Amino acid sequence: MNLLLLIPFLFLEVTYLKAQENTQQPNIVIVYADDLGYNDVSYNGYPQIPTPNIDALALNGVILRNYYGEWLCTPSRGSLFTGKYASRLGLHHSVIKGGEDSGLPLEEITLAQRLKTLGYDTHMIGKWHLGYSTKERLPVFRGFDSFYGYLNGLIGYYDHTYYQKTDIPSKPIYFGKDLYNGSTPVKGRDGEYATHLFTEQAEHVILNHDTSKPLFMYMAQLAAHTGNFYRPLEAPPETVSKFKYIEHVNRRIYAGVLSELDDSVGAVFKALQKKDMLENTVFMFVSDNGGEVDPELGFGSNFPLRGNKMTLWEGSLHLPALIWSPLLNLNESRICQQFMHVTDWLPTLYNLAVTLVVSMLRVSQIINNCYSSSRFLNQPKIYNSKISVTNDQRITMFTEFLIEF
Ligand SMILES: *[C@@H]1O[C@H](CO)[C@@H](O)[C@H](O)[C@H]1NC(C)=O
Ligand SMILES: *[C@@H]1O[C@H](CO)[C@@H](O)[C@H](O)[C@H]1NC(C)=O
Ligand SMILES: [Ca+2]
Repeated sequence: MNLLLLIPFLFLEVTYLKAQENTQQPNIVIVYADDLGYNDVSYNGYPQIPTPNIDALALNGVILRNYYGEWLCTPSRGSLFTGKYASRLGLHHSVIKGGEDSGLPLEEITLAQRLKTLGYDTHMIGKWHLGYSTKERLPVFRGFDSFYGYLNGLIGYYDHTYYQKTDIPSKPIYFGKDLYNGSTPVKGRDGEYATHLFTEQAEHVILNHDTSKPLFMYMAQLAAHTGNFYRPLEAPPETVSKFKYIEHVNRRIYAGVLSELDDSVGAVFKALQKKDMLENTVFMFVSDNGGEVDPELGFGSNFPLRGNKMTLWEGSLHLPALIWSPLLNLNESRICQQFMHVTDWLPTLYNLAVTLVVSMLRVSQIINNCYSSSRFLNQPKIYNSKISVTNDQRITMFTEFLIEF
């Protein structure tokens, strides 16, 4: 080997390490909502079900106005974790059903694995839905230090069971408890509201975090997905009773589900604050696919977008998403109009995590061009518009989004 060529490389290596010493990688927190429609967050204009915590993050962060996910849970999560289109993972056609021997291909390196390699502590809470037929498919073998949640597409909000009809004559119904700590079933928590359980676990993860290391926390909520068909939507009665003004009982319960989700976002935020981690945190709130608006099954809203989840219409794919971080150093609210797809998170967050200079520079890049896939580089740059911060103004601004139930 040529020694002369080697020297510059060694020199670069030393500078690299020095730079790294001065760098604090940001904590990365993703709250991934399930089946949350475009109009299910009140910052998008519809005030019937207020989501004040989510709105506060949106109004003090960057609203990703043209964010697209996938049509269903499994493909959306596959893309989130790999940065690849679901069709390249064999996960595009549907969701993984109970007991199915499939999942995110084991040769894929997940976002959690990548962040782990970069020194992150990685924790997952809530819904996996990327396969569990062998232990290697479980979250704790796919890059997460800990996992507290469920493996199928849904659980009952209080009984934590998964129910599914099958076409296997010997086993027409696939039914059972689906709540795990790592790979161990959780016992003794029956009757506790799932959103509360997950919030408690998120607080536990944050408050016990060793802050000498950066944290990656992926919190995939059950809300606002339906539970088992025999009791699709459930929320604590005292929460539902806040929405007496909503006439339709199922829509009223749905309001309770959303309100609990919003409270959970607030609680996670407070835990980060209590642990003094906020200043160096990038917080994302994102939906996986559009709302369930079939009146038999769900009571979300994708208005003014057409279609239900599980379709290829905008209502299924065009989703609420936001980034909040003090590292953005924003002095006003931003709406990013640039297209962003769920596959863009992996390169964006990876980039954020490897940054050598103060990470703010890299985060600014997100808002300057909503980095990242090269196919978007020629798109128009971010459109910064100041959005009204008072509720009245906001509602006036978006009256065209109003819909009556
Ligand atoms: C999960 O298991 C770990 C390791 O056994 C234990 O330390 C932790 O307390 C458990 N968490 C919950 C919420 O049960
Ligand atoms: C925010 O900062 C930008 C760039 O420095 C400046 O042009 C703008 O006027 C500021 N806005 C407010 C509300 O202070
Ligand atoms: Ca979903």
